[in-house]
Amino acid sequence: MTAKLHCFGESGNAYKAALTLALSGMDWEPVFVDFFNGETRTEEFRKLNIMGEVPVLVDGADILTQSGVIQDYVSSKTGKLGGRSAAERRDVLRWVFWDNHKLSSQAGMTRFLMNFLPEDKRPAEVIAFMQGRLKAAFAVLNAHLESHIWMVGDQVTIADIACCGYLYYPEPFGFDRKDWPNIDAWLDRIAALPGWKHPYDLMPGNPSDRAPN
Ligand SMILES: N[C@@H](CCC(=O)N[C@@H](CS)C(=O)NCC(=O)O)C(=O)O
Repeated sequence: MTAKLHCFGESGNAYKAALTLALSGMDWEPVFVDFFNGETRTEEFRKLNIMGEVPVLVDGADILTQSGVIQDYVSSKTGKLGGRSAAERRDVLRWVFWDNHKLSSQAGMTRFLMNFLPEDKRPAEVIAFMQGRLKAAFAVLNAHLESHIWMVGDQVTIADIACCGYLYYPEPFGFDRKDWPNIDAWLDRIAALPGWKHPYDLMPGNPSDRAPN
């Protein structure tokens, strides 16, 4: 049965789940969630995920939420992208948790504030604070990738897919690939994997859908 990923293109958290599905070879299709018109706040959506967030993966009777949990589920089910040993698997989870807390949550919020809020509502001080925190996270990632081809072990895992979740988007949020050469080269390695797609090509929904005519 085809698994259904409830998602939208602008969501880097959903992208992590979508790219994991795409690279694992699992049979899946996206279901568009109209976040910008409030769908995640509706009662109907809360029945699917009480947290009111995408991504949500529905695979038969299984309903999974939280990108890291979905990644872990897909990796366990397909036997792919999870690391070669129990020790590697723990290290994979270590980086997924780090990403969810220190990288993607801040990147997602900063990008939202800078691009998707109306211009007169963008809080300059908050954005500057978030960018400082993000810069520290980019420095950690860049330093790790100085001596690692992949985040863990010698092959791509869900740790790579978690950490890159927001880094291919074109909207500005204080990340310029040129400033971080190890991250830059690693993003190219991920993008060269068979089955890789840009978030706006993998999931429905794109800022141009909301552009004034
Ligand atoms: N920790 C969650 C974060 C999910 C999340 O923040 N999703 C956002 C989109 S990127 C969302 O659906 N927000 C809905 C809302 O705030 O109403 C994960 O990794 O799945």
